[in-house]
Amino acid sequence: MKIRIIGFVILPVLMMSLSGCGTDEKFLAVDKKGKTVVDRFGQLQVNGTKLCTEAGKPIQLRGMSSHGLQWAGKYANEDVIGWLRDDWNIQVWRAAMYLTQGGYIENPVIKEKVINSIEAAIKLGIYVIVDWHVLSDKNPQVYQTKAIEFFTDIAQKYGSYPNIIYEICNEPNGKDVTWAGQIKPYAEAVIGAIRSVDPDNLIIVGTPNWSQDVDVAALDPIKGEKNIMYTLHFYAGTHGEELRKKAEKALDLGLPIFVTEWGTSDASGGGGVYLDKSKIWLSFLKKHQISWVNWSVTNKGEESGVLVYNADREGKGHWKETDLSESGRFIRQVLRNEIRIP
Ligand code: DCB
Repeated sequence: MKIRIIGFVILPVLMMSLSGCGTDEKFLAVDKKGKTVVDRFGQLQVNGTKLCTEAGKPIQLRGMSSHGLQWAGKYANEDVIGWLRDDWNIQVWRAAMYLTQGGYIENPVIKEKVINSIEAAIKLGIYVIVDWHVLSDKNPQVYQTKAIEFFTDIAQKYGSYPNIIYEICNEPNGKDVTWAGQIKPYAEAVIGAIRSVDPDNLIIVGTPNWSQDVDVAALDPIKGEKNIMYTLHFYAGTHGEELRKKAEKALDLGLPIFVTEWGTSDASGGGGVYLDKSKIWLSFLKKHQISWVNWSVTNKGEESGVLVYNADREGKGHWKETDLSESGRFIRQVLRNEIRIP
C-alpha cells in the first residue's frame, strides 16, 4: 500500500514540480492548450495596486526588454521575440526607444523597430511595452510635443489591440526634474492624448530619480484616470533594501507598481553579476505580484545583457547555451520557472 502511494501519487508530483510541469499556468506565455497569454488574460486592468486580467484576476507578468533600439534593434523582430516567447517563456516584450544618443528625436526611423515589435507581439499573443525612453534628456517635458504626436499615432494604429502597454517616460532624472513640477504635468498631458484615442490599455508613468521615487508619486498620484501604473526600476548591484522600503511605502499608499526595467548588474548596466541580490528582489516582486521586465537583450558584452559579446549578430534567436551570458542563463531559467524563487 505504502509503495503504491509513493509510486502513484508522490513520484508524479515530484517529477512534475522538477520539470516545471507543475508550474502555475498563469506564468506561461503559451499554455498546454496552445492559448497565448493575451488569449487568456485579455484586456488588462488595474484594481487597487494589482495588475489584473480582463476577468479581474491579479497577475504578475514577466518578460524581457530590448536594449536601446538604435543599437540593438536587430532583435526587435518576430524570430527573436518568438524565440523568447517559446524558449524563454516571456509574456511581455519591451521596445526601448531612446530619444537622444541616436534615438528617435535624432533618428525618427527608429520608430520602425517599435512597430516591428508591436506587430510581432500581436502575432505571438504577448504583451508589448512601448517605451518612450527618457534618459540623458532628463526632463520629459523637453520632448512632450513629440511624445504626444508619437503616442497618438501608436494609439490610433494599435490601441484597439489588448497587447499594447504604453510607457510614457522611462527614467526622468536630475534634481530639477520633480514629480509635481515636470513629471506629473507631462504625464497628465500624454495620458489625456492617449485616452482620447485608446480608452483602456495600460499606461505606465515614470517616477523621479531614474524611476526610483515611487513613494513621491504615491503621495500625489494622477487622479481621475483608470489603468495607470507607476514605474520602479532597480539594478541589483546598486539598489537594495532602501529601495524596497520605498516601494513598500508606495504600495501601502495604494500605488500600483510595474517594474518595466531591472538588471542583475549595477546601475551602469555593467558590473556584477549579482544573482543572490537579484533573487531577493525577485522574491519581493513575487510576494507583491509586481510585474517585471529584465534589461536587456544585447550582445554588447555588458553584464546585464543576456547575450555574450558578439553573439547572434544578425538577430535570429535560437540561441545556444554558449550564446548566453551569466545573466542570460539565470534570467532564462527564472522565466522558465526552473529556479525556485521563494
Ligand atoms: C537605466 C536606463 C537604461 C540604462 C540602464 C543601465 O539608466 F534606463 O537605458 O542602460 O539603466 O544603466 C544603459 C545601457 C548601456 C548604455 C547606457 C546609456 O545598459 O549599455 O551605454 O544605458 O545609453 C540608469 C539607471 C539607474 C541609474 C542611472 C542610470 N542610477 N543611467 O541609479 O543612477 O544614468 O543611465
